[in-house]
Amino acid sequence: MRDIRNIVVLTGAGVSAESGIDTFRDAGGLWEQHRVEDVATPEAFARDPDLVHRFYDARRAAIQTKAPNAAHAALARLDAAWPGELLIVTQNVDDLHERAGAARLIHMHGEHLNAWCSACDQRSPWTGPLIDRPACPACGLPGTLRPDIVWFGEMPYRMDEIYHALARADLFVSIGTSGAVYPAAGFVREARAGGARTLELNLEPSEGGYWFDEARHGPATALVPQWVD
Ligand code: BJW
Repeated sequence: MRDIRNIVVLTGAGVSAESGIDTFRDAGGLWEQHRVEDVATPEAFARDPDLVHRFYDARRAAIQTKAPNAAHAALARLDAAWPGELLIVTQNVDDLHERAGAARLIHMHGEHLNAWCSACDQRSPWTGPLIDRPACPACGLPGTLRPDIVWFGEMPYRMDEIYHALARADLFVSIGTSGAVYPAAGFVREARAGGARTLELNLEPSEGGYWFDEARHGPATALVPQWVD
């Protein structure tokens, strides 16, 4: 790590798996017999908002019963101690990184514990259900709130900041993600193009595993503390 100053860490569902949160593709990608790709879209929400609200209300309730694990804790230690630039970009919509203490963090696919108003464009902290069409705390209109989640076909958040950090990175580390969903799956190539070394920490080789300079395979709660400490 001697020549390394700027680090970008990308995390996916595998980081939260050992906290008891199901990953997407390991669970067969199914929920109530629907493919996740058919629920997590703006078209699905327009077609059947109750179905989409039920899906997210259940998951919003579930994550509040989970706790960060040793991988989240190790990344928070790295964030606190690393003197150079560091950015943790998570695809996860749970709040386990921040509950572990990470601060330099971007939720590129949104957050379960936010609701977004399609009328006034404000985001509000949200822990309860949305299916009963509550009023937006910001503008007061009923039935305008949706989960603050980036669905397929929508633009992930804060991409300019992410690409800027990738271009400056000396080290890019991808943890617990299958590499199946873009644009995150392309970050390793962006980082390489900018001259970064690249490391994958995952239970198994990911779809784009061959793009990494080095790969270590095993559970995140073992691999991440090993790498950080
Ligand atoms: C462990 C472990 C342990 C398990 N320890 N590891 C055709 C080609 C290319 C692209 C497209 C295409 N058609 C459409 C697209 C674009 C589309 C896309 O990528 N689709 C693919 C399915 C092909 N992408 C989009 O639409 C995105 N927007 C977009 O592209 O806008 C245009 C744009 C262009 C250019 C620049 C910028 C923008 C939006 C994507 C939104 C993704 N949203 C979801 C759903 C959120 C809702 C919800 O939570 O309900 O986000 S999809 C789902 O997948 C979720 C995740 O964040 C994301 C990634 O999944 P992740 O985290 O990798 O989980 P898994 O389950 O796949 O993998 C877990 C891994 O962990 C596995 O490898 C395990 O082995 C491992 N593991 N236990 C360590 N203990």
